[in-house]
Amino acid sequence: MMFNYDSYLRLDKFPLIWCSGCGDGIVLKAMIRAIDKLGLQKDDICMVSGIGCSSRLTGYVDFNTLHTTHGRALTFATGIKMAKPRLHVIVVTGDGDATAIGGNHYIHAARRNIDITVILFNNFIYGMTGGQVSPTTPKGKRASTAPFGNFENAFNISGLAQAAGASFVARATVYNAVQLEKIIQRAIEKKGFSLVEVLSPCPTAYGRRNREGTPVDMILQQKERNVNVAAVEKMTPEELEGKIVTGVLTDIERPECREEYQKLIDSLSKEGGPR
Ligand SMILES: Cc1ncc(C[n+]2csc(CCOP(=O)(O)OP(=O)(O)O)c2C)c(N)n1
Ligand code: SF4
Repeated sequence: MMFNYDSYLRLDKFPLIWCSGCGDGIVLKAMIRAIDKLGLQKDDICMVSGIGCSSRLTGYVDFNTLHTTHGRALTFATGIKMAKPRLHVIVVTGDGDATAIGGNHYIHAARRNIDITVILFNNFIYGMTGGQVSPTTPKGKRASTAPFGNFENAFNISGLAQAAGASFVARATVYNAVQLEKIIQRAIEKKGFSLVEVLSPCPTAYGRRNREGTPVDMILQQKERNVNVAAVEKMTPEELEGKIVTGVLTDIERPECREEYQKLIDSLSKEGGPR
């Protein structure tokens, strides 16, 4: 039977702003299926986004949602989690939103290991504003602000979250939507900061300028370049060149921020308050 997405959507907000061929719709659907499989009530979820094509998602889903300011989704999300720890707080964000203007919040949310799930749509570009370079634009690729090719090094944003202390870090592509759905499910279940970096093609602002072909070509390129993390150990750096490593990269136990805060509150209450 076909999955019915309608009960999770604000259909009165349709049509979507996304271009035809944009990867973001595949992520939206995988995310809804993951939430449905987990059996979560809509009111148990608070979804927070910044600004960007990907961040527009919060307008279309029928959860508690906040569409905030560019780069600040994680600050709003942190406040929500601290005040309402029972909520599953899910941040939907772009590579520009999370790792350029919001880069500082990104590393500190991971460092705190606060129980927030981040679904980061990496399309290697600022999509909404016409294709400026972002911190993930690969070296040599063209952007509206790099018409002769980007000369800067790109961030490995999964690696950044791992290094900063996230409990759970995974990478997926829209090509493998089944893997993506399973990873989102695990990320939501995981206590602590969990990142799902999903490569979501932007055929309009990135693909055209870089002659990547049709949206289907861009998705097939993900298939060709895909290597599961389980296979990485047996591969040489040369063999890994240009590949996209997908799967769960980190899944560890670390003290979670809101729980540590609660312990402090409880201990101070027992002692009769701060002295
Ligand atoms: C403070 C502020 N600076 C800049 C902008 C303009 N702006 C809107 S979206 C965006 C970039 C979006 O890129 P990304 O987060 O990667 O999302 P995408 O659109 O690619 O999904 C920028 C720079 C803004 N809205 N607010
Ligand atoms: S500009 Fe790119 S990221 Fe934005 S909706 Fe169009 S294809 Fe998607």
